[in-house]
Amino acid sequence: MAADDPFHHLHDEDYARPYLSGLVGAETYVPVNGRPVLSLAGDWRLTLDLFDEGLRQRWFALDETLPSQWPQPRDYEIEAGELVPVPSCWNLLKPEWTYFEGAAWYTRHLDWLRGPAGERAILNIGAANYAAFIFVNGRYVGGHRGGSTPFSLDVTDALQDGRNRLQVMVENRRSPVRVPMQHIDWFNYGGLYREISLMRLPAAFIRGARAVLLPGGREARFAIVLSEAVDTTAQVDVPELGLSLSVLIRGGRGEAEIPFAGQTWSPEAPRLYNVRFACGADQVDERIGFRTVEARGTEILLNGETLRLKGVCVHEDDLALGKVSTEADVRRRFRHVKELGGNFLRLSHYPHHEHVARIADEMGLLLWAEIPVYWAIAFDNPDTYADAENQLRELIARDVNRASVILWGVGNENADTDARLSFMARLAEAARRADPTRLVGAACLINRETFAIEDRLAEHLDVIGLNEYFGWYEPDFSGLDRLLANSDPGKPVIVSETGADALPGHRGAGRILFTEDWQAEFYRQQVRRLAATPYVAGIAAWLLYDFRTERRQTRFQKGFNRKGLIAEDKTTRKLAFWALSELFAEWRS
Ligand code: GCB
Repeated sequence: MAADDPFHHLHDEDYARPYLSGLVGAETYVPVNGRPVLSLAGDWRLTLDLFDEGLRQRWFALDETLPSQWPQPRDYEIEAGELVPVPSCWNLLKPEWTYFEGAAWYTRHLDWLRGPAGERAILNIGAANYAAFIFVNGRYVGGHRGGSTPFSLDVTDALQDGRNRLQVMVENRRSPVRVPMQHIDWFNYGGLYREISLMRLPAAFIRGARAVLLPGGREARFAIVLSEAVDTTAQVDVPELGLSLSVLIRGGRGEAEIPFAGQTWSPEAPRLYNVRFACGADQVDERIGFRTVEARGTEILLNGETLRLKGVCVHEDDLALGKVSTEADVRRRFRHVKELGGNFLRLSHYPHHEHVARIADEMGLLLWAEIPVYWAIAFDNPDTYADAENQLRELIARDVNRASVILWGVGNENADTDARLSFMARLAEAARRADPTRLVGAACLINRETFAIEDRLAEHLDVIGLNEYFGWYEPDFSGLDRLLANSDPGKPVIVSETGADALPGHRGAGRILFTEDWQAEFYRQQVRRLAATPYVAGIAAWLLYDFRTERRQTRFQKGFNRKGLIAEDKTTRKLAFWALSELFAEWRS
């Protein structure tokens, strides 16, 4: 059957192949970092496409004539789509879209004037869950996979003077070979749910600019990578330090180390400096805190001093907005952690919005940032590995200048198999290569044969994360006593999760599941034990707010995981909130 046969697509199950070859990743990512952009937020047309007709029938190539002028019937019409806001999660826009998992086509138009020769037009997408294929004026310009990290596409040649059509196909099917795979304990929101924008850059632009305080805290390093392998000079200015530095760029790269005479950044004194990186006509403006972080023995040190991490895990979830995290929402999250007496958040289980770490820098909170290598990933699949490593490198490229981020998490509760060990050991190495200045950790499981903190991956980590639920999934705390006494991890341990469900208002004495009383008592029992254990450097309670998850369907849960210290309205504090705040206050820092 010839490809120009109108029914050709009915028999072509290889329809996605042409688009999979154009995936972009960490190599082509360009952080926006204070540069001027044309925001593409606002109303877009959205058409759901459960059967992938858009790729099969090449919807992107259709012209925009009116139906009365069509020579042949069609199955797609841009104007027939719903007008929806971007960013948003489609699941929350219409009741009948709540559980939609599939492809959907976003379309909008924009006016553009091409710049001088050599100027690049870069399209930035903050996140699209899970895969995205992008079309400009009917032409495929590239795609991306990974639902929580940003990516960039050079669309210079596809844009024209005047009116342009931009289409993004987003697809959020769960699958055993994706990262995460299909079995997760959170809601699978779909859509273009973070910012999307266009920026103009010169041909040789700054692709990466980093500033870091070196171990020992006496010198700072400034490093620049350009988009082209040119020889030139860049300029770094930190006015509040009286610093104006020329950096020699050779083959597109350059760095300089200089004595650091400023104030270090810490949660107690989150001092940030304006840092400007400039090269030719391009310039990046950053607010950067300078601090060191290291693991020594069983301790974590910030600026050389012992750190106790008192904190909570949090999902990116909102009753009305889903995975869209507004700045107000992030600030409220952090105010709640401070109210608890905490200094730390684990951003579970995927990269959160870019402004989370920026606001943490400003408000003085420490962060564990991770990728969704969650539960039973296809550890023996090389393509799944490539996807996971790319997500990790995109996360690091985006957040590398954030003082608040102290640890990259490479996985959560993955069974200790050979395939998993080699997959995650490689990821840990990739994290170190991309960023040797932070700690690498993973949330591990307990060895249930020996009842000890024993995971073969530990050798590859700086910090061992431990998820344990003694007193909730296990009826009492005896296993925890055994485990803590049995273990000699030789590295700092962060209890990366512990918690119990409670339905607000449900009360009862003793171990009655789903009561506020037992959730509070659970934390008393847990934290008393953990705080007395010398190698426990931190605790992240599971978790700050109740969140949507279709796995949970009892009368208490009704589609929510209720382990929040605060209900899903982000207002109603449970008894455990007050209990944990007392326990954190008693635990010496
Ligand atoms: C875990 C998972 C987390 C779940 C939590 C729970 O161990 O890491 O994603 O939501 O337990 O509530 O059971």
